[in-house]
Amino acid sequence: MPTETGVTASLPKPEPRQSDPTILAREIVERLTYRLGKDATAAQPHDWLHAVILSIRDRVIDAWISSTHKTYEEQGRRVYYLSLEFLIGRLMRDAVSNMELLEEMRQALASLNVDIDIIAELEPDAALGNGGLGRLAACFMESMATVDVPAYGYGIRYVNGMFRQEISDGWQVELPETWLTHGNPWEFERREASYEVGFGGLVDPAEDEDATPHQMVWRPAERVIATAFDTPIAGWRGKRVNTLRLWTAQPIDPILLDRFNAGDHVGALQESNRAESLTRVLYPADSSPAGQELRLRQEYFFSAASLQDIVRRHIQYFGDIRTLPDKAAIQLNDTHPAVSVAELMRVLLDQYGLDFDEAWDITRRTFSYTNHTLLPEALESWPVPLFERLLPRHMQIVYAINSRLLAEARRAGGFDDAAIGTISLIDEGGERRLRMGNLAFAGSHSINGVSALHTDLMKQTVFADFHRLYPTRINNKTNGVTFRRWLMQCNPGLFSLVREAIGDRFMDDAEGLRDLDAFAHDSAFQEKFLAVKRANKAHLAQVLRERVNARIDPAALFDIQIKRIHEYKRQLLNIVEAVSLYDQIRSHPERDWVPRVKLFGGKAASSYHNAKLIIKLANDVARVVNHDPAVQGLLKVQFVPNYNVSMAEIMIPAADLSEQISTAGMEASGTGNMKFAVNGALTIGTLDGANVEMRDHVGPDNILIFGLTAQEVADRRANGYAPRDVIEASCELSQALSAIRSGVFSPGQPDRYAGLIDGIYDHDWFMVAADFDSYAAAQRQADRLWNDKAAWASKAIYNVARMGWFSSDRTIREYARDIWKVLP
Ligand code: T68
Repeated sequence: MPTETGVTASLPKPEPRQSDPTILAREIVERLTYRLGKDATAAQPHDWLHAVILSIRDRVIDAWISSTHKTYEEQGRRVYYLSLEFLIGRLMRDAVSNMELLEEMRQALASLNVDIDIIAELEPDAALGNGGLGRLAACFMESMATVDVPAYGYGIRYVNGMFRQEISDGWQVELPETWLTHGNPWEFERREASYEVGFGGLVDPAEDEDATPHQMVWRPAERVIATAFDTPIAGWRGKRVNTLRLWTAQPIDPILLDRFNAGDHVGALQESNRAESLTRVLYPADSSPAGQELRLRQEYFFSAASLQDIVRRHIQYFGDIRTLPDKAAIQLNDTHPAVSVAELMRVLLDQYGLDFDEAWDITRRTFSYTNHTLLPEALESWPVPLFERLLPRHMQIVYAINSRLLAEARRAGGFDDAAIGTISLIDEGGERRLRMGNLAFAGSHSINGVSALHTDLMKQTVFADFHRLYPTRINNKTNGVTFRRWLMQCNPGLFSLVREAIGDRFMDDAEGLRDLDAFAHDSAFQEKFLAVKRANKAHLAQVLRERVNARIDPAALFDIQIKRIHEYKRQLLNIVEAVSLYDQIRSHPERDWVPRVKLFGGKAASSYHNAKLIIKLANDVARVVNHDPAVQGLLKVQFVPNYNVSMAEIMIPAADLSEQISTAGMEASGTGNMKFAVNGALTIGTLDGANVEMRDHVGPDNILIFGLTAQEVADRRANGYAPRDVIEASCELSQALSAIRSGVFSPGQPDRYAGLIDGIYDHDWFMVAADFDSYAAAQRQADRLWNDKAAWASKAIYNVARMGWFSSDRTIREYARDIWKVLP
């Protein structure tokens, strides 16, 4: 980030730049010439993109420097958002739009014969995340800058982010994504911000005379250098610009010359390769812990580098480590950075010589933790021997924390051995494992869930005993999304229509969208609204035509499910319903069917067998359905390959129906659900995650809710659920399942889906059968509604009008007020 010492405050400030298109055009050509060394007549589209980014970046830097000065002068608390994932997507349009230069930039480029939309397409997605968790971190970065919270994001600069998905013969194929091929004009390498991070080795007692009994010296066997790359993140109207600091690993000795000279050319680079492999790839698993040593190394590497940076900055400004909690709020995005709790303790005990209780008090007042999942298989834990080998000093500290924690629980009373066992940082059942969720909980003053339902379930399930011990720590912060990206930029048609109707207030306060309520039954407005939707659908149809040679009719109902592929998200329920619908259309061609296009998109974790099979099934069903003349024009199924942020920006504005159909109790919040609704899609969904609060906001008449509640799911599971009986009682369901089971969609390998379907008959953990009839009924209700254009439009408009609360600005204000105590 720009200089932080404040010494430049007395230097002349740069002249505010003009936003005139001719001046912008001049700036772009200047960057092209002098920074890229290209002549305008010979410049390629990529060069123009680069030059545009450099010009907008220069303007962002002016605001960046003044934000840094402001933070310095205020001497207030700063927020540090630690996340192993930031799923940013493209940045150019975001920055240009937040600097309020979109129209001027379009004109400036047009005057140079360059089409802004064409070069915008060339920017690669920064896909440094898997899904919801990583995208939430990106929305939060933008909202923290918007609501003027002085914040730093800390993460890893993966060379290969989320893999690129290709579909070959219906199967997912994973290919490396190389987003850095053309360089990254947004980032600044900060050689001066480099820190050593150690692994392994030995621990000895400190030998100084004044050492405390807890003070140790860790002598790591292996060390790497963490170097920072900074990206400026501009808030809305360029008010504040914060820093996203991503770490890259480098060897201490890039080449071992003695080895090289001895002829061992490969060995000479060994250290270098080993260091660089640390930050090479993002683990592409969104809901099961990776479990490998490299992942733990990544977690410790970025935690240790970030904490050194935070502590260095604190000491530089304030001089006294004891005031850290007054000046720094560190948010742990899930348990991935939870080792930070032990690392800060190590710094306080071994480097600053604090006594244990004081160090623990400082640590707990500094950290807070966000939980994003209750799935037991997704809760991170590390085998004790692995953790101890990699981080021997941290293991000692964890044991010391644990003995105090368990003593506290025993003193509190009311905790039997079983309860003590669930609170313990060490899972003693079988192979001993360190539970990262428990470490994060114990080391934080605030633990939050991401929707009201999820937070309640957290209190009742995973953290029930912790909640009894510390009843004030768990709180809820329902997720939100940034409306700059997810309405204003991705849906310019709807954005201008809304502005025309209600003015500009909603641009600074999303709850102002509520004024649209008055237009929900205005037929002239409805018509314009439907015309915008229709244009967005035509655009998506054209993109799909170009990319996958699909022909879809923009007049049909666009029914979209896009998200990571997972059994709990129940893409399978959607596919089975499509098969059943296909069956019914063929049996009753005389009925008045609503033409429907069912679109699917999402990636499966490379090792998740059933998820990959579900992708194949979607493609198999699509092949059969789309080639059957009996349903031509009535049903189309399409799997959209390589779903990513940029594809979401095209698909969401084009959706009529948003599929949010997880088994109740399993989706912590969802954020795609919010993006669809604010873009005027109706939700078909279960009472899960944030869907519950969406129903409360948009009103029960404007959302299609079906299926079991979380409580009913838990009761059914507890009281012996018999899916086979349920299936046999539903004619549609048994027909659809047997069609898939018997190979109707996989004639070349008839038993391809036997295991998948037998799973539904035998246990059906995700309650596909239990919810099927109610889901199918909700789909037919959607059909009936679709036939009443005015009714559909009014409901869609109510969705746009009433989603303002789901802006991530609101979420961030709540974090700022309740957890970080940094209310601007
Ligand atoms: C998601 N979690 C939740 N995890 O599933 C979703 N996990 O309900 C919620 O809206 C969102 O978080 C934001 O709160 C994830 O996306 C991961 O991506 C993940 C990554 C690595 C390991 C485990």
